[in-house]
Amino acid sequence: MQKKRSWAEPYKIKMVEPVYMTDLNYRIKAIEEAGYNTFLLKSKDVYIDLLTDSGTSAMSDRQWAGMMLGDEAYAGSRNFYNLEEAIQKNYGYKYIVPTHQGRGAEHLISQIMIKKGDIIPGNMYFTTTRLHQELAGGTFVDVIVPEAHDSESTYLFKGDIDLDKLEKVIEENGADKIPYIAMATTVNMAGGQPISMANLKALRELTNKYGIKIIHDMTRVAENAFMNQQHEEGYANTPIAEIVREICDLTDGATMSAKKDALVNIGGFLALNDEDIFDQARNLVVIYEGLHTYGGLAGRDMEAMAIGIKESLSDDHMRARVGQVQYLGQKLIDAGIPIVKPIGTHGIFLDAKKFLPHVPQEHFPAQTLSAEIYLDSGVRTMERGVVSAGRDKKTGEHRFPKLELVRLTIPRRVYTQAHMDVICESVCEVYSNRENIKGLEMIYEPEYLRFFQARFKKR
Ligand code: P70
Repeated sequence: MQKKRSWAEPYKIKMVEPVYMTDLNYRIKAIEEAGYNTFLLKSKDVYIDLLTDSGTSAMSDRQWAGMMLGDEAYAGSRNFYNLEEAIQKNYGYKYIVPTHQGRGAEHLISQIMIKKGDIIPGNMYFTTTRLHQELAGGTFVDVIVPEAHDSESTYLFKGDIDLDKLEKVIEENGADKIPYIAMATTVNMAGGQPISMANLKALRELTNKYGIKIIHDMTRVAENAFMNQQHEEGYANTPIAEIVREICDLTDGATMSAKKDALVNIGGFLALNDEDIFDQARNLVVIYEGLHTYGGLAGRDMEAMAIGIKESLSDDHMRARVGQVQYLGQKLIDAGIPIVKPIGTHGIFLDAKKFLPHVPQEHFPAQTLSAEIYLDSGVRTMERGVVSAGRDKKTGEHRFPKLELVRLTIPRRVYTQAHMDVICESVCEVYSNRENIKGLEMIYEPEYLRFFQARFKKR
């Protein structure tokens, strides 16, 4: 029998950027000055940066070459038309409005489609998405399957929607109170978990029955398609590009942060099939982002995005991208570290409640753990727990999510397998000292998206 062969990156490295290791005393000072919030660290003080996979990927030589072809005309840049064509061809949406990044598109769609008192059901909240829905007067209702809230459940498609729960929400509120279903491919806050094609098809049927639209957060759609290909019956021999197209065809429009899947450092768009909504978006974008043929981007950014979209749909690229994440995840599992299972596609999520069971959730265990990992090795991670969840809109109390996680997010095409080994060693070191770790106290809390700028001190 032939042995299983290893995968490797489908590229070689042409340019490098030095990173520097600091010593413990330096890091003690740096994290204290940052108020124990990794968002407030300076990048020069970070050794391996796993804060996010957003805008941190390495562009290809083709993308850099595309940057040199930037047409920086104020109106009608040829790069806009290249981007429009790439989106129409690869994702199938008819109309596009470029935005500076994902939340720009979320802002537009929320302002256009949501009225005061509306309900927006979705497969788990995302921070910026929910805030834009709330600012437009809506209320987000989580209808993800219950497995998604359980870090131990090995259900393969934790991004699935609980269709019975959704139907109940529709019946109770009335379809006219629901402007759309917010459906994300992969679900970031659940640990980068995919939705199955079977569930999405059933969702389409249900929403058709009630005449409700599906707006797709397609930020990591190619990663979702990779998981469909690997694990869903009937998709093993379907190219990722085809699965992506099938997903998009089941929806009515999309918001995209191109800083993830699409391999660019900045950019996003709103894509639509409905001409009337598109008309409104094309008009609104000029207030907040820029003219509808650049939406806050330079021509060169749109060119890099058009090329990145095509690259993101390559099966070889995705096998290496998700393969690297799975390599790190398996190493951590083998070392007995509590992480969200199954391993997701864009990062590893440590279960901070299990990692630090002696730190109560009101002492911010994930925030604490993220700071401790930085202290140990200079590896920067991100809190995805009670700090990220924020406060309840009505009561003003902390929202205590079931998942209290630290995300080790892997940028695309940036780090090597040796980096993954070093990261694993650091997490293991912190795990072996976990009993000595105490929680944090919040000493500064901004009103919106507090996780970005909140400050803490040691208890
Ligand atoms: C991350 C980034 C961005 C994002 C996303 C999904 C599923 C929309 C957006 C917004 C950046 C981030 C954003 C908020 C809090 C922490 C980090 N996710 N939908 O690191 O897109 O950032 O381009 O406006 O993941 O996960 P954009």
